[in-house]
Amino acid sequence: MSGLLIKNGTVVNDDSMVKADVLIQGGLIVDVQPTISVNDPEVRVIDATDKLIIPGGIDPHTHLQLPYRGDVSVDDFYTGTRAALAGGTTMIIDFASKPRGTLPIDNWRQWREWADHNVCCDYGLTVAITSWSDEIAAQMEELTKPEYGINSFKFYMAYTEYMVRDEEFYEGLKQCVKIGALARVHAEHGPFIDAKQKELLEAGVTGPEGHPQAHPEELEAEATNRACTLAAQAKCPLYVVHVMSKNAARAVAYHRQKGHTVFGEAISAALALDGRGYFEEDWTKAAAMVMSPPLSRDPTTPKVLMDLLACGQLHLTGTDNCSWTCAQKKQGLNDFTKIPSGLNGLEDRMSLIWENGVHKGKLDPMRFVAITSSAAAKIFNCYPKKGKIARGSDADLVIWDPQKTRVISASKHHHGCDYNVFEGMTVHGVAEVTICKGVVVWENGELNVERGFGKYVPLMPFCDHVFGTLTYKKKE
Ligand SMILES: *[C@@H]1O[C@H](CO)[C@@H](O)[C@H](O)[C@H]1NC(C)=O
Ligand SMILES: CC(=O)N[C@H]1CO[C@H](CO)[C@@H](O)[C@@H]1O
Repeated sequence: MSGLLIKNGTVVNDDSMVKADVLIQGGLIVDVQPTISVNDPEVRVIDATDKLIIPGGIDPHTHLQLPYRGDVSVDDFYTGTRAALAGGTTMIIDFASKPRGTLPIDNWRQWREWADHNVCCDYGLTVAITSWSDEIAAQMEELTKPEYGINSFKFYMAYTEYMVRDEEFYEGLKQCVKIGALARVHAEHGPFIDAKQKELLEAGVTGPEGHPQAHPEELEAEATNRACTLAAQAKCPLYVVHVMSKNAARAVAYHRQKGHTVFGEAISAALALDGRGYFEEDWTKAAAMVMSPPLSRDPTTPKVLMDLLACGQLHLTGTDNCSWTCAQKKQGLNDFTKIPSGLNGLEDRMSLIWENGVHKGKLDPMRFVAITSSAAAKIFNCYPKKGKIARGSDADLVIWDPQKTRVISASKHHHGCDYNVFEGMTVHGVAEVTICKGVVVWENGELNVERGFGKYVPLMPFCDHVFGTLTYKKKE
């Protein structure tokens, strides 16, 4: 039987690092042992001396091919997942999100249609709830059945056409607990942002510097605290997406310490960049960084967010995005509120976190694996199928060179966009070989994978990593 044998590397899981060989057959890891010998010419042997063998990254937060205000983000399910594989990420969780007035099951079906024939790695979905009714509540329940495979829903507290009001959010949270789904929230103060944008435009502020001014950090912290408080009232586990500022992170930690199940996600951009870029003279550079909530203008924030990931007050990392070409960004040339929101990260996340986390001495390689892969697999209930190197797990793994460096550049990346916000950064930690579902898909700087190679991963509700405290709590 054909297969792969990776020899002489160090296998890193979130709880151990051991020198071991890994045998892969039929898309699965079939053995992990100190020494494995196979006498079969059909099995290809790969040398991993001085390299780490890590579980493929899982990015729990992408918006590929997102239709937004009449345009579509430029990385689709094909280019986006190719870029992911080139950077060592082998699974994504994308958001099926459409504006108010649409139905969750229709949106789920639409995303499956877009993704299934195009994804190059496995993917799961979170469905966004952008309005509230009995019909929507019933559809949420339906979506948690195995044939749909949804175990999380996202709520926006900002963006006029996506946001739910607090009382709708509260109803949604109560429904999530009932059906065993994790609630995910974009925590910002929507009505304030709308008012502030108007105010800034009237005062003649039209450039990208208006963006962070319309989204003050304190309001992200306020909304994060409010979201956690409402979730605690509803006794619903909560996942805060893209925690961008120190005080938002403190709100997550505060509620966690009070005993509520709250997860905080940091995104790669917030760990590598700060918001001083919005004040760049070069419009294109400044506009490229527009995303919400914005990057923090405090230059110490990226380090602090990494420290919080290291000590467990934040839990995992994603990218959130959603890349646009420079031409698409130009829609907002005379009005910053029209700059499409979002930036790249899928290809560079793993290296950026190695560089700023492990290379800087803040994370050990096991914690790196936890925050780039295993924690996501646990929270979304696909562990140890994903996020672990062990017998029986999917053969999604990366031969990682911890010493090698590369320079990030749009001229070399595999994204669909013509701009890279991390342009020129040198990062330690490079995905030498990416193996997805038992197949070598990235090697020697080349991708070799077919459109549609990835599969949809149904995610089941009532995950113990999310609902365990509620399930076993003594009933009052
Ligand atoms: C693994 O290491 C052993 C001992 O150092 C060596 O003999 C062998 O050739 C190496 N295997 C590969 C595939 O490089
Ligand atoms: C942090 C970030 O970049 N968020 C953006 C990701 O893309 C979506 C869709 O454009 C935006 O809504 C987010 O603001």
